[in-house]
Amino acid sequence: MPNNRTFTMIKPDAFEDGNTGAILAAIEKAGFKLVSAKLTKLTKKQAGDFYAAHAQRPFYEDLCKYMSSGPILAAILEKQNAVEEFRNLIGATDPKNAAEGTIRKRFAKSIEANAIHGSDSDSAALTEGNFFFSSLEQF
Ligand code: IDP
Ligand code: MG
Repeated sequence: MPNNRTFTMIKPDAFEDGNTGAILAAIEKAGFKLVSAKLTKLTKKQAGDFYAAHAQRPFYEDLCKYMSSGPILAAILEKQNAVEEFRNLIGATDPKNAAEGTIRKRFAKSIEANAIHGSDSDSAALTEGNFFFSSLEQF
């Protein structure tokens, strides 16, 4: 995937709260185009595989439970400098530290239930997009 793509998930808390539409609107308003999108639900094992890089962190077990607790909206997004621009749009991991107007400031409940995921590098964007979508599903 070139560096004009990133991967996101609208997490279970934001989906459950009915914020999926508002979050997608903010994403499109910021100039991102949808390349792929899927409403799905991870098993705990799949959540563990997705977040394998965090396996040694103290919050890993809780994170896997939370990320498999309900439906998520997974998507690949396109924009110039997508990874960095999208991290700016979503804001800091902990909503207490997220800048005004960011998606996490607006919609996150806590450092764990923080509404949305954004890839942290081009290589993560590629791996994470391919975790959810076949090449035929990537427009
Ligand atoms: P990021 O999503 O902003 O890139 P990461 O450090 O990659 O943050 O952590 C992945 C996810 O794990 C976070 O989005 C959040 O849901 C959860 N998480 C991160 N740090 C903590 C913590 O200290 N306590 C509980 N959950 C956390
Ligand atoms: Mg991360």
